[in-house]
Amino acid sequence: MVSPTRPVVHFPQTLPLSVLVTGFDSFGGNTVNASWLIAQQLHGSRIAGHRLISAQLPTVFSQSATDLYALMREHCPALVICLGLSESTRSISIERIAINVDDARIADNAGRQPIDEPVVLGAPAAYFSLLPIKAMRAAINAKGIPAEISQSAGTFVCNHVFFKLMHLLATDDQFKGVRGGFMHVPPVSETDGQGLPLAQLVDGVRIGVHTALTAVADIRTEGGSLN
Ligand code: PCA
Repeated sequence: MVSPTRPVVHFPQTLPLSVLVTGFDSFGGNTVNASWLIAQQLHGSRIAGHRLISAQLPTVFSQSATDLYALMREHCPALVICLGLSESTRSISIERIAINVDDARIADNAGRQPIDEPVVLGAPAAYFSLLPIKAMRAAINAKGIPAEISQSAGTFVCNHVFFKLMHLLATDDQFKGVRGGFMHVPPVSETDGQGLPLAQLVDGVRIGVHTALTAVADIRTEGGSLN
């Protein structure tokens, strides 16, 4: 007698929607990089039905973007927010624009110091962030956490990664409709009295991610920064 075979039921394999948040390792005189502390704390959490995946990028021109591209292809996130430390900012600085220039004041962690080089030869001079930057600023400020719009991410590794991210989103059909951008964060006050408490920065970035996922459109009711 042939035993009846159990019917095979196929469940559709729906991958959970994900958000990729990156931070950098230490560089220059910064032994603690707040961007990585924040990213680490967000890893595995859920925001607006999305699972957060955190990863560290090296503070190295070229390799940082190579790693980011590999992460993008692995996780196919619906949203990507790269974080970096700015020693001079005292608020969460939501970057508006990435420019096509590498011009390093100090060497990166691999000893490279490009001067006046394009990030991507032949690419546009700049890309705008695809994040709802003013809605994010408003939502973060509404919780009493300092946030601002920044008009320049500099010309070091952070701007390099930001530009390469925006270039990928603009040119690769695999990432059509994916939102992405960059935020600089201040040092944490636990290690630098001038900064903000880590818990507050984590909350601020969490609110920023939530707004980036849920805002239908950016708001245009508030002016830009004073600088
Ligand atoms: N900040 C640097 C690079 C790594 C980081 O966290 C920057 O602003 O370019």
